[in-house]
Amino acid sequence: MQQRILDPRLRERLMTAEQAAELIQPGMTVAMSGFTGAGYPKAVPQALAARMEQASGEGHPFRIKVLTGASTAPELDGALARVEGMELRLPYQSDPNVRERINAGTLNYIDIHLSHVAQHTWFGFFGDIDVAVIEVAGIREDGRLVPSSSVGNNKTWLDQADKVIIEVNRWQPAALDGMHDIYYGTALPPHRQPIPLTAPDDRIGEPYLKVDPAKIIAVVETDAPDRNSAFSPPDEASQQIAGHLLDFLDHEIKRGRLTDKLLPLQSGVGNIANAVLAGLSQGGYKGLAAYTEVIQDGMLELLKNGTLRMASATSFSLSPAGIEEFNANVDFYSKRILLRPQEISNHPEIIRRLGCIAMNGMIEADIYGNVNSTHIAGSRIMNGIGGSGDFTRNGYLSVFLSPSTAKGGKISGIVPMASHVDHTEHDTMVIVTEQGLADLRGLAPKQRARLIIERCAHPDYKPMLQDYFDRASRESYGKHTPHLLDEALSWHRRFVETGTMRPG
Ligand code: 0RQ
Repeated sequence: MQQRILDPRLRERLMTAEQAAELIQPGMTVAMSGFTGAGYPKAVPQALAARMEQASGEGHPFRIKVLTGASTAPELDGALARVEGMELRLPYQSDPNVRERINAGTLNYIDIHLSHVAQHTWFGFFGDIDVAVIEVAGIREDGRLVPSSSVGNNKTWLDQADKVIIEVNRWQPAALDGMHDIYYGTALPPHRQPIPLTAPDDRIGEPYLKVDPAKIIAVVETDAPDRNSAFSPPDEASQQIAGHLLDFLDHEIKRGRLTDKLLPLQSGVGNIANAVLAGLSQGGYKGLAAYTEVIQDGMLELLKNGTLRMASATSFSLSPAGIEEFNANVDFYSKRILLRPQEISNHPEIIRRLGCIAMNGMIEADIYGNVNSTHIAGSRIMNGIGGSGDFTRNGYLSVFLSPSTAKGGKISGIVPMASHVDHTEHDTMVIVTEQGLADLRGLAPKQRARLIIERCAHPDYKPMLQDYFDRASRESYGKHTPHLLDEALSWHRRFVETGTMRPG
């Protein structure tokens, strides 16, 4: 471990996670590393949770405000939520314990675009950051930090926090050294300059994170894996969804709107995204680029077989088999992967310039193309908007992919009116379900509704949607975006009351 902490000044600040956790006080705002289960601190949050449990057992509730890059893991979000240790959490989360508390109304959650987090911190919108807890892969002789498997908001946390606790995780591959590109050229308005990134593989920064060593109050050693789970092979619906999208991309190439190199791909995480990536590989595409948030196992395969020539992201979220593959072929992968701060991986200016193809999941879409990515029945949070808004609003193409029904057919993914809107009809270009694909570009609202119902709705719900649209077209107050106001959310009300959107 000594080889991972080369700065003698910081070696002197080595302590246990329990000692480091003592430095965090109730009410503090604590910014932590971590993005989609990669690069989050693994020891200090658990020691802190134990302290919180003890304090609340003695009648002194101990809660803090927690800011991260995106979702973390049971050792951080899970541990703090189980002891009711958070009064505020932002941004994206996906932990069942956190979700339960948010939906019970006992934990405040601010769900914001991932590209906004760093700049809102710089603007002072979240107040002062008292402590940053950051996982790194190593500390160099001069005190600069070798980032770990995610960069997220770490540059901002290290700059903005009053005090810093570092976790040095020996488990992280030493080969991560050199794969990061940390851009220090951002500024506050009106002093901003163009970000000089014109291709996904451009390097515009430096490989290491900088921090004032005087701010570091503790260094903790760990040897613990990221939350990495293996992927299940794509199911039938995912393969059908991927098939429709791949046919559409072929069609766009034939029409001359894309070349066979496509444009930089952004892909959400999960089963459908994996099926799409696998499909690209089978479809004979070569030399593509990814400008995205998360690199998962599927992308290593695409790099290896030449489908992708490179991938830029902010997080490296691999399964145990993926880590093994990476370590065995480090020279190959480290030349083809770049990890950047999330304010750059998700920057609207860059996404618009590069012309990304944004592909994300959704909870539901309405007949006009408004998309809900976050809320069940308009009120229960699932995860959060994550980076989907950054890419959807600014991409060359914005695509939403989802099965046409959820919960064994009890819920329709296409509804008369979205019960919560994360992506408006103005931003959604393509909707894909296993039933088919609706290309909404250049269409007015009623044209979009006809297409979405015809192509994307499940046969069990299609007649109901058609009936709603027909009656709304006759009876609506306005005929531009026809709606029946008393009925628009009745499908969701029926689901909440009876457990299904199907009429009794
Ligand atoms: O719940 O597991 O309890 O059955 O939602 O749904 O179909 O497995 O799809 O994993 O892609 O998740 C929108 C949540 C979709 C995700 C969302 C239930 C369904 C299941 C998951 P169960 P699926 P996915 C990159 C970009 C926002 C962030 C984003 C998401 C569970 O894609 O969080 O895009 N997106 N980030 O049963 C009730 C419905 C439902 C429903 C699905 N209509 N009603 N439940 N479910 N539709 C990553 C980052 O930004 C970090």
